[in-house]
Amino acid sequence: MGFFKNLLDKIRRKSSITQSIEQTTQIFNSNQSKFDQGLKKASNVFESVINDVVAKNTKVDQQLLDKIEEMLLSMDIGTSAVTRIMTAITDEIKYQNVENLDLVKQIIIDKIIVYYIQDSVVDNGLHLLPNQTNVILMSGVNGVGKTTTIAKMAYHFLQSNLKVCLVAGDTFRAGAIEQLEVWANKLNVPIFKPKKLNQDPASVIYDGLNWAVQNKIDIVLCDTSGRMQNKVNLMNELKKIYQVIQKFNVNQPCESLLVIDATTGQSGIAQAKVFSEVSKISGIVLTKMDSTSKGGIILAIKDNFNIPVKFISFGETYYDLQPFGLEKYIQSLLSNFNKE
Ligand SMILES: Nc1nc2c(ncn2[C@@H]2O[C@H](COP(=O)(O)OP(=O)(O)OP(=O)(O)O)[C@@H](O)[C@H]2O)c(=O)[nH]1
Ligand SMILES: [Mg+2]
Repeated sequence: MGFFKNLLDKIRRKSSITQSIEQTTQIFNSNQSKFDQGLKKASNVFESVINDVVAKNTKVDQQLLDKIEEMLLSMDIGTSAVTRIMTAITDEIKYQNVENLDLVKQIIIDKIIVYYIQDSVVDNGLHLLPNQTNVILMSGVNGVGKTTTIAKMAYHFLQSNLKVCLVAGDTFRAGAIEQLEVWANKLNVPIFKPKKLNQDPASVIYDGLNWAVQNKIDIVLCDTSGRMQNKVNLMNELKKIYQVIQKFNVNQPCESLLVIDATTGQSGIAQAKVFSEVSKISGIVLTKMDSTSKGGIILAIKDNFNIPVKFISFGETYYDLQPFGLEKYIQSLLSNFNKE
């Protein structure tokens, strides 16, 4: 279908294929069918709300525009992005004097996509530095999927013959160290653990990094406790962890990844704001995308921060962690329209 081909061409032109993206794709196999399966709920809802809005109106008028706005807000896109997308939709409809409802559908989709890729260079690659032990720090609120994401990442690094170790920086929650240890045993990778519960996590991570360098580890994956963004002492603790890693090596962490549960919608955005104030967030891992019917959080993240979504997770197996690809994401989200 011409419309979709044009859309995909637009995305391809805007995406910058950098060295690091190629590196990530080599380590993490990017798979369209994982996106299709994982975004099934979101794409079904996306299709039905757009069709519904258009079907319930017989003409292109203000009432239709109001309904489109309501629909965008219901998709977790976020208010300021919705306002700007609505301006673009309204301008196009008025400028082109559009009366055909099918064309309205295409305009809605086109403006959403164009909004995402607006003058941006989408660099969602992992920035691993050569000839040194690379540190990846994971942070996020409770239960978002930090520890399981670490296990999934470790699996993929191992497939590329990289030497990996895990550092149990969650010294707070009972059972957290054991949980990471179960993964370490399954993956057969070393784990650096605190000597006692409640030990200062920054000191555990510092010791872990020393150990990793001595043992010529390529990638150190640091787990941290879940922390609510409004708990000042816990946020200060994360700041200290970040600073300790930088003190260890000024170029590290090579990645500081904030894990956000896609099902939490706009509260994920509030989290990102506070976390990026205490530790420079280099990328976002969006988990549990398989469990949400709202695909709009990607746009809300884009609208609020210039932090790339580097990984997206669609489930609990190793292969469910995928490097984020805008083209794959859009293709899956629009898969139902594409069949029309
Ligand atoms: N459906 C689905 N479940 C996921 C995904 N990622 C993680 N989970 C599940 O989410 C739950 C919490 O995962 P954890 O990795 O323990 O989360 P955490 O952020 O480390 O939690 P705390 O350490 O308690 O803060 C587990 O049951 C995971 O299996 C995903 O992409 N999809
Ligand atoms: Mg955990």
